[in-house]
Amino acid sequence: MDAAGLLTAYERMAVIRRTEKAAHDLFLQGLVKGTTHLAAGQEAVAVGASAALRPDDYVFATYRGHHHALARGATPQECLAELMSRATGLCKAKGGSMHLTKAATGMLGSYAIVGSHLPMAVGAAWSARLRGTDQLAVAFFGDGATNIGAFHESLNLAAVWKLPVLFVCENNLYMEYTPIADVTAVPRPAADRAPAYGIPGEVVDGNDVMAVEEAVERLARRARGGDGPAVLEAATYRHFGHSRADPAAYRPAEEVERWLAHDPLDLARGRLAELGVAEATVAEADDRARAVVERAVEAAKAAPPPEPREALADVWADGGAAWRT
Ligand SMILES: Cc1ncc(C[n+]2csc(CCOP(=O)(O)OP(=O)(O)O)c2C)c(N)n1
Ligand SMILES: [Mg+2]
Repeated sequence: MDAAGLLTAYERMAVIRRTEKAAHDLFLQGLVKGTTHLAAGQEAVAVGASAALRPDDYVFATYRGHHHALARGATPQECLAELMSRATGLCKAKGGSMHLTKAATGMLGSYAIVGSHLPMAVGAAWSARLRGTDQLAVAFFGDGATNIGAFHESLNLAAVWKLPVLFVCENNLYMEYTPIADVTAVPRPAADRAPAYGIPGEVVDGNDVMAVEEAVERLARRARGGDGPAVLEAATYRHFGHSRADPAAYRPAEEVERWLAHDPLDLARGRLAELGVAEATVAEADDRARAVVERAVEAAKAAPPPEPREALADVWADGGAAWRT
């Protein structure tokens, strides 16, 4: 990633950070219903990976998926309108925070059942193989998913069939309120399991957007070339609690401080300075990010709710059996 690429990545991360903050504020204003799981602090995983992917690749995410939808082409306006149940929302108000999906750009969904989308990513990779394309499927998941059976079943089948799929674990140290280290037999919950399936397992600094891009690019090339799947464990940290209901009081203050000092945006800003990018240029990127998200908030607030007669539209393909043949 050169200086120009890093500046673009920085701006994308700034847009995500501001969108997450806006989601938080809109929730407190009573404009977002249900719950929401913010990914502030984990932006570099989504942005670094998407910088290494092709537009026709497939991405699957969890309920903590705003950053992946945004990195994969959804606009802040579409996402915030979806959170606010507006007709202009990404899924026309039928998905909400936990189900952001944009199939047109390969964002094949956010899934609330922990681990459930890993087999789907394997299926998407298998479909690419059957169709003779060299598309890649990427599943992003939390550390908690690594103790779910579907994680192990997915790694095994992907390895047996040497499928072009990457398993990217966002290890933010907690599954809800439980430290992952308290309930896992190995120190690296994702990477340490990969050798059991004969596939590479790597750990990367998930707050370093350049390091994530480099690792995903390399593992993607390998998978597209027919050498099969890999596991990438990205070490990262969420700035907010697990969900809106969680003040995250269980996290030691020293740990929070250490991770806040290792913020992905700060890291990128430091790298940009090292690469000779002027502070004013970075400030302009920040200004653009602020303007985009401010406009998105206003547009989402002004958008109408969905029409009741739309309730049953887009909820089922067409009921036909054409897909079987
Ligand atoms: C199969 C299943 N079990 C339990 C839950 C309840 N649950 C929701 S989020 C979560 C924690 C998952 O933690 P992790 O995978 O580390 O992801 P993170 O929230 O940290 O991004 C749990 C247990 C669920 N959604 N699905
Ligand atoms: Mg976690």
